[in-house]
Amino acid sequence: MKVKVLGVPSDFGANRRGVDMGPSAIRYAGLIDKLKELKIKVEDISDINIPITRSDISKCQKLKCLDEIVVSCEALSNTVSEVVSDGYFPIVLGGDHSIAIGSVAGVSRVKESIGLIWIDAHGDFNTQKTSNSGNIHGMPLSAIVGKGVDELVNCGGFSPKVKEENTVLVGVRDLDEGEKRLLKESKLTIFTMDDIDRKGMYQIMKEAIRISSKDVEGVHLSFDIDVLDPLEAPGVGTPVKGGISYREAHLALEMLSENEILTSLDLVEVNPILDQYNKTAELAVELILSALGKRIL
Ligand code: 5AB
Ligand code: MN
Ligand code: MN
Ligand code: MN
Repeated sequence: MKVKVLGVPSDFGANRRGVDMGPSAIRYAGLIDKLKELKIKVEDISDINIPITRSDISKCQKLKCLDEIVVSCEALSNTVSEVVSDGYFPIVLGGDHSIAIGSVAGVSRVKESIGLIWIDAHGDFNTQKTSNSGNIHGMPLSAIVGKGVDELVNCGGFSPKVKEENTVLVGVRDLDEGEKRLLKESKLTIFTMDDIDRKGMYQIMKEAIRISSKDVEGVHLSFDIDVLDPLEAPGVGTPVKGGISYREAHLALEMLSENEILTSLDLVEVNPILDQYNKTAELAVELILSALGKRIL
């Protein structure tokens, strides 16, 4: 396997500043060297160029920093599609979760069709109509399947980027009212924390893998570190108690690598300003290694 790592230092979509430093924190936690220890060919192609200034959010309460996010996602989509066309597996380091619109667009443009596994405490399925916060990191999943404002939906020049039937949400425990309604009307498969409690992560991931990979060329993983319990991952802007455990997270990612379905992944929402030392970034590194094939024995 040949891997390219790229960072997206964006916090335009988030509620708290600082998540733009996520890529540095994850690199500092040793991602590149540890991938090399796994005998993976890896190249760090640095960070995507994104706007440095922020527009006045008091003027766009419904879709905060929309223009900056569109510019960032277009740039990311172009880079990711080059990386995938050249036969590399992209590891995209966030940044806030709005960037997944760009990475999924980039992969989906090159591949015939892809599935999507979205592991997150949140649904990220708001649109400008249902969001109470106006923060776009709560909207990328709806945009990816074709719902919401044109600027986000048509990022990369096409929509939808993934079919709802091949999209699986895992680990959710905090949804807004309108978002809940949209999710219920959709064809997404949703595994909440309650499902994980009852069936266990092993069974849930078996189903997630089957559904996401049915009749597609590969599967993109979008992993929001806030899916973990905040005791494990304190460095996040939107913590929600009752999250998945350290071992459940590893199990999920080990199963994805074992099934060899992944084409690409994002690891997002690590916020070093809110972290305890660099604990959450170190966790991010360990989880990426499991997704790329690291095993205990
Ligand atoms: B994340 C919330 N639903 O829309 C909203 O971290 C939170 O990418 C979104 O999952 C959390 O603002 C977005 C309240
Ligand atoms: Mn998210
Ligand atoms: Mn989240
Ligand atoms: Mn978050």
